[in-house]
Amino acid sequence: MQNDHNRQLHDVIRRPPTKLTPVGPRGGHAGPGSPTGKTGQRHRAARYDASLRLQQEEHDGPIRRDTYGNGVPQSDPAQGGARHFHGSGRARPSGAGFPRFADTYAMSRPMTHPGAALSVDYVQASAPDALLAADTLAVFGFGTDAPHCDDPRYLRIPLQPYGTAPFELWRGAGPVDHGAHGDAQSGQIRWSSDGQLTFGVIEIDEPPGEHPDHSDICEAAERAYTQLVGFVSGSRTPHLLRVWNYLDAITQGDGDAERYRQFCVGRARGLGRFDTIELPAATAIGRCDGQRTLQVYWLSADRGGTPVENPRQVSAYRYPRQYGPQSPSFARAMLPPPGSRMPLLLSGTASVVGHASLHAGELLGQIGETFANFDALLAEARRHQPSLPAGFGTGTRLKVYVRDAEDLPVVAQALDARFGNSVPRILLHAAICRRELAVEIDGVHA
Ligand code: 3EB
Repeated sequence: MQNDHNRQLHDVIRRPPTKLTPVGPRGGHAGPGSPTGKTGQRHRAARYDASLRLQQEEHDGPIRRDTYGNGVPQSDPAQGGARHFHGSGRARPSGAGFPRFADTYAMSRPMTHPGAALSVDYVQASAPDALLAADTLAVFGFGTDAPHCDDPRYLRIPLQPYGTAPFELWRGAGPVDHGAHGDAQSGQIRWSSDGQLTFGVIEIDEPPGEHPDHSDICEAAERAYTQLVGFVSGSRTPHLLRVWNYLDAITQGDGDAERYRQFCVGRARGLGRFDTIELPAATAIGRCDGQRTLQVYWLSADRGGTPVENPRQVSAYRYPRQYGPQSPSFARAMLPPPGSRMPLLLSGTASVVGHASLHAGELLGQIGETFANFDALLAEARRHQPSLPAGFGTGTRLKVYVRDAEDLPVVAQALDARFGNSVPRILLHAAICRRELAVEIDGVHA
């Protein structure tokens, strides 16, 4: 076993020197935890040091492995060099027996302090306002007809739902604070937090660019993630658990100029260089509305979760070069921080085995393979948390993204046959980041 197996840095491809200019003013923000400017400054300094170091390094290509048995990557806190989202100033130890900064923090709180809690539900309502209770972290409205609402906790996602369009409702452990941070030019973040969990969202209009159609998704992604990391790492909830990315025309452009691949480059640049164990679970999905606005929303926590990889799949951050110049920055799933009342957070999952897409042109084959992937992922997660149900059921919530609108009724029927009414789900018309993939599913599971 190679030495680097225990510690994997998520490599960022080299960036031109001109990109080192900080993007806009970013003082201390009034977000959750109201970090001082000082804290933010330290994180930014680290970011640019890392970028400068990368200038001198060749991108040494994908890490090749002869199997795709990806365990949870282990982190050795004795080795430095990576950046981290959390404020402890060292890598988050993943092995049992390590005194975790987060645990120390938890012990210093009053015994009555409740741990993090999150419920995710799909609910019918006439307007989002009806769902904005004191403990509401976020409300999502789907489709181009979704109502508008100025509350920072409400987000419109212009993916067209199939059938009735419920709202997605996230509730936390208690009353939330919410607000907006930053200016429109560098990208405004809207957020809400109950102290243990923070919801945040940033929407960035793509600037003019060359590839592939005069709209620069790479730059938009870098800006979004630069803002995201600055905000999250300076907050009291510095552990990024889960991120959703919605971008228009995701497979437009050829080869490395394809928009998804360019998004991956910008995302990694914005994230900077850090240990793969810090990667959140994620979804990256294509919008079909022609609006060149990148939407990124996330969930972060006061304590770190445990990333879970899928034994049937190569970790996305180790995908070989053929899928683009920058491997995608995400974990297959995230187990919530220990002691919290939260579901397992499932990344976007499709008919990918190893790193290859299977069943091109076969919708039902792709659906079956996707659920085989989930079965393996749940089994892996249950090694850490045996109380987790082995199969999807009433504690599961799924979002099902379907590329071709005419496939929607077929997918709906396949899910009816598989689950009946036992698994709440929303079907959305949305493009998948590989052209041959017809369906992708994400969700939460408890
Ligand atoms: C895959 O398995 C499908 O780039 O954030 C799924 C989830 C996918 C997240 C991302 C991409 C992402 O590679 C694609």
